[in-house]
Amino acid sequence: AKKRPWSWDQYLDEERAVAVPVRVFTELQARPQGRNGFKVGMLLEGIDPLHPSKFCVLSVVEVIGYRLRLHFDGYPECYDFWVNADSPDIKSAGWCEMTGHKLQPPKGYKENVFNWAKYQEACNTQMAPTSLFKNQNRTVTSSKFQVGMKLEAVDRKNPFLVCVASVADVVDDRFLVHFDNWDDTYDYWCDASSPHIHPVGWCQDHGRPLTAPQGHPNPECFLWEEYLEDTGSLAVPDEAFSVRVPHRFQVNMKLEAVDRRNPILIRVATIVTSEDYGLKVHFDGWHHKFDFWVDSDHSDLHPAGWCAQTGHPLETPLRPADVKTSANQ
Ligand code: MLY
Repeated sequence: AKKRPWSWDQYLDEERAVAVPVRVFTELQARPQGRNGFKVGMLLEGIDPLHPSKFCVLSVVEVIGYRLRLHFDGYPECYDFWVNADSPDIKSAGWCEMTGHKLQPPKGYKENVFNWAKYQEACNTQMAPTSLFKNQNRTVTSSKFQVGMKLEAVDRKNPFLVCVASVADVVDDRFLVHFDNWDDTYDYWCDASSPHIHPVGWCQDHGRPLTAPQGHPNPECFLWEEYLEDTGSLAVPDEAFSVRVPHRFQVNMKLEAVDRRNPILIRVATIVTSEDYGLKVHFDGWHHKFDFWVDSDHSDLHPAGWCAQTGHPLETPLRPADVKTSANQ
């Protein structure tokens, strides 16, 4: 007998489960804005996920549904990464120059010699047209977060630490959080509504330890007043912070989520634990060791039906017979 194609409705019925309602997702998670117009070979600029302070020359090497795989020109494929077509992390060629950002050229090119027009010609390919960058050139009210201002921020790689941090860059309504005297691998982009950032003095007010800048002569007795004076910097004003309301995802609700280990894949998934701003996600039919924590607004989470709507394959849950082997993979 021919197998019927997998369907969300039938699966939810069988599992007596519900899908996360679309309204619970952010705009970017829920609704693709138009079609994915990117084509393989197109050149662009974008943030290096491993070094969020760096904008690099990238090319599109794969397009699936509303997603694209980006490659660092001249570098090994192992650094490739996937983004949605409406990601704020990608910009059109020339954006860095226009906005006064340093552009990391392709491997083998010197920064001051790299020239987009010549490079495009040499590659015999096209730059991705500006019209494809949905989030570029939006008019945004200027941010109260300004480069150089100080704040207290959660180190997302060591989430029990709240640390002395600075605004290192500002683009539209987002800014780059940098930890003082650390390298940029801990940096992250967020906006004023992030639950991970706090004004100067927050730790003291909340009886929490504050991690001083690396190499601070007296980290146990870090004093903001002194530090601001010594570094000649200002604190981000209190009123700049406007933390968002907690999410409304609920445990046992189902969704579609990008596979962390193999990000070309999107799988059927379930919320297994929920905190104010974070979620633990489980891939249906897979071992719990693959469960992972993620911010509720992460762009790798989508409502049931997103794959079908955007023309992306969906990895359906393993059948019970497959589960034995999945634990060993
Ligand atoms: N010792 C740990 C923690 C580093 C914390 C860095 N933060 C404060 C930016 C490590 O080296 O990984």
